Amino acid sequence: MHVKIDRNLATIQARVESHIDTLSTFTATPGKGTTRLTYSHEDLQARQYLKEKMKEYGLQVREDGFGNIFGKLQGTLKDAPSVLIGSHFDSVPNGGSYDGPAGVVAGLEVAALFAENRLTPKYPLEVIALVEEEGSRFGGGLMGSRGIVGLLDEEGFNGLKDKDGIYAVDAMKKMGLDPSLPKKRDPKTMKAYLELHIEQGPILEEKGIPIGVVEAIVGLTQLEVTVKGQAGHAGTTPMDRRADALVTAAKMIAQFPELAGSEGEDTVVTTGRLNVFPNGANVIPDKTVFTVDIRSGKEEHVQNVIEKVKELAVSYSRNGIEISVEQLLYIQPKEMNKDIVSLLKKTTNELDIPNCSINSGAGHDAMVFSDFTNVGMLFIPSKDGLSHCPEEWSDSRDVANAVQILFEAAKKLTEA
Ligand code: HGY
Ligand code: MN
Ligand code: MN
Ligand code: MN
Repeated sequence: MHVKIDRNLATIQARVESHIDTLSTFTATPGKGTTRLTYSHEDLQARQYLKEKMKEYGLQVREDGFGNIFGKLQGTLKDAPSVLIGSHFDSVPNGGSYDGPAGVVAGLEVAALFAENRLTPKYPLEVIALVEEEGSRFGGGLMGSRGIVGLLDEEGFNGLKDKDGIYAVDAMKKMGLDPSLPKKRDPKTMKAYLELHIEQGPILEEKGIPIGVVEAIVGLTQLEVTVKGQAGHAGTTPMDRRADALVTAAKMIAQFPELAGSEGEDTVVTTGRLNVFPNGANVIPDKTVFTVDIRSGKEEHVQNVIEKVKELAVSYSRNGIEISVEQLLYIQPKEMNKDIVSLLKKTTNELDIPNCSINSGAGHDAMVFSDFTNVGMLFIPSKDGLSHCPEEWSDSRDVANAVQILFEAAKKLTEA
């Protein structure tokens, strides 16, 4: 049954708002932002909602062996590759309502416009909702998209577990997902991948421009550093007889801002997660595990920072301290597909929507797909440039603008 959708902007905007508001209620931290970890109860709620909407919009719904969701509008060409539109639907802890869902909702609403206009494309259209892009539960990130293109193989996936030691495979089964479903997808089944995402920075808002056409995405690396020392009594252990894993971690982390600064102004280094063991107020920590998130537009800067972190680890591994560095994720800077970039620019101009080119300081699933199919991204402004926090907000009107652009672009790419 096709839902009658009025194509005017206000109607699309109202439906976008309703999707985003509903999805934002699927959080483990109500009142303190969106916390929707992969394969959690909140994931299941969002998943059910998205699958329901996909069916309502006339799409054939399936999930793969990672729990990625696909809603397909068949084309007239047999076995033709699909044009995929979507993003991820997991979140960071206490994040916002738009990082990820804005792109999934845009894909849904493009499909709704195909339904309303009774368009049967030559090439299939697929709305996609990806899992574990943030890596908040299983570390690394971009898991769903890396799985689809085979960068995360079966063995790698089966080894993933969260900080409580729960394996991803077991968490999937517990919520009724089937990890034995097909995983890797042949790149020949993908004609293009389009993603709307919030900018997560201040540029578009400062310029007063509602649409950014993304040209490139920074390289993204995540390291996990483990510092091992010796637990001891906080009261009886003299200061010069300690192998304190937290003090050592703090000394390393305190040097990262300067380290980043020495690698050019667009190189950023962040420690967002630090776990202390045994985490007792009167116990000298014998282990700390912390992340190092490194980004730069230039590959060699990322490499230099990795090398310097490893050198720091070596220099502090003494007097009972042992430090190891593991690389959780490594994606080089990526350019968007030039033809898709010009299609998005041309389409946006034809719709008289002001736009500019922009590069992304955040990582996105689009960067994973960019080596396997033709990829393009649109950005919309983030209020005060904020993201990855409860204050994250974008205007549903901007999302509706992007829906119209993606709809026109998808019509061309699917030859509807
Ligand atoms: O961290 C990022 O850049 C993205 O939000 N996962
Ligand atoms: Mn995101
Ligand atoms: Mn994010
Ligand atoms: Mn992303």
